[in-house]
Amino acid sequence: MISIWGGATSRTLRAHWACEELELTYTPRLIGSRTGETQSAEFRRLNPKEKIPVLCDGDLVLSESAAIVTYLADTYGRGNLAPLPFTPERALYNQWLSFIQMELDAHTLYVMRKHKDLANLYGEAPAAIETAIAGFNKQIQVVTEHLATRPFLLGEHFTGADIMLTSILTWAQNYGFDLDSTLQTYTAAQTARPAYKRAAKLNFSISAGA
Ligand SMILES: N[C@@H](CCC(=O)N[C@@H](CS)C(=O)NCC(=O)O)C(=O)O
Repeated sequence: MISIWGGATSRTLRAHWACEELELTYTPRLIGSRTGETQSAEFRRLNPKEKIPVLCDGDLVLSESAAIVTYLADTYGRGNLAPLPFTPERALYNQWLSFIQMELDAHTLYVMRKHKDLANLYGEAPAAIETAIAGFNKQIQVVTEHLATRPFLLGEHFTGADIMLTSILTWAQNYGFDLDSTLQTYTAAQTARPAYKRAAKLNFSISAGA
C-alpha cells in the first residue's frame, strides 16, 4: 500500500501528480510544512530531515520529490513515465531532473522563498534574491529553446521530468516571473492534464504553515 506524506507545496504536488498519472491507489497523509507536523515523532521516524514529501510503499520509505517520482515511474509505469534504465533516453531524463532540482529549484526559486516569504526564519538577503532571479532567468532560457521544437522535455512523451518542470514553472509564475510564450503554452498544456488537476486539488486542499 502506497502512502504519500505532505501537501500544500510544489514539491509534494510532484508525488501526488505521479501517482495520479499512473492511476495508483494511494493514501494521502496531508501534513503541511511549518505546521509542526514534520517534527512529530511519527514523521521523524520516516524522515529525520523533517521534510515533505515522503513516500511509503511496503517497507520502502523514500524522501526527495525527484526520487519519489522516478521510483513510481520505474515501479508502476515500467517505461511509461520515465525512460527505461540503461538507455540514452534515461541519461537525458536524469540530466533534466538534476538540472531542474539544482538550477531551477534549490539555487534559485528556493533561495527566493527562503529569503523573501520565509525571511522571518532564514533572514533577509536582498543580494541573494537578486542573484537567484538572474540565475533563474538565465537557466530558464535553455528550457525555452529546448521546448521550442518539441512538446515535452524528452521529446514526444510526457515523463516525470515534465512533472518536475511544470511544478517549477507554476511556482515561477506565482513569483511573478514573466514566462515566454513557449513556456506559457507548455505550462498550460501540462496543467490541463486530468491527472494534474486531481493532484493539485488534493495537494492544495490544505495550507502550509506560516
Ligand atoms: N529536496 C527536497 C526538498 C523538500 C523540502 O524542502 N520540503 C519542504 C516543503 S517544500 C519542507 O518539508 N519543509 C519542512 C517544514 O518546513 O516543516 C525535495 O525535493 O523533496
